Amino acid sequence: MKMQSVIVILVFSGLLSVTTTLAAQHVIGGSQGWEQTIDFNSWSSDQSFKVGDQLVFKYSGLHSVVELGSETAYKSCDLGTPVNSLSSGNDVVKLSKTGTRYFACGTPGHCEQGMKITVNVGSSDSKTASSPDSGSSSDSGSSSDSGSSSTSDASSGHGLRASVGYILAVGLLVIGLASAF
Ligand SMILES: [Cu+2]
Repeated sequence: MKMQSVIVILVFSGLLSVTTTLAAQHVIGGSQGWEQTIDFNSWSSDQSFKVGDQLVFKYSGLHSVVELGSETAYKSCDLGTPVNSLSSGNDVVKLSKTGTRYFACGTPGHCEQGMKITVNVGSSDSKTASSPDSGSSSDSGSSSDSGSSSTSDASSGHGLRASVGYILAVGLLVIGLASAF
């Protein structure tokens, strides 16, 4: 029974971390990466960029990433006053707020050849429905007192029902696994 409580707690903390990592990673250019041959704005039109998502620029040493501060600089490939410069070849850029961001390659001539991309970041509409529900945690410890595996499904399940459905499903699955011990 103690083991069940521990597992239920583990499941809850695991679900909490899942809900905070729903953000997507967008590898710029898909499998080809950050390369000259790609029409990035055609690629990005199929993407949905949200606050909290990450961009990943993957490229060889021929290229780099320069973030530009304005549409004007972007259109004219003015790399003189960059907001940020990256060159690791596997650069992660976090999209922390809504708005448009402008990136270009820093290698001379590449931006003019079209190696640049605008990223329109929309607000995150992921359903963070699981409001912190009082009570659901309080009875998880006591409910498993009654002993053997036969009763634990109903009693523990009751506490879990206060949360959203998928937590219930995962919780019951884990309780089922725990009762197999
Ligand atoms: Cu380049």
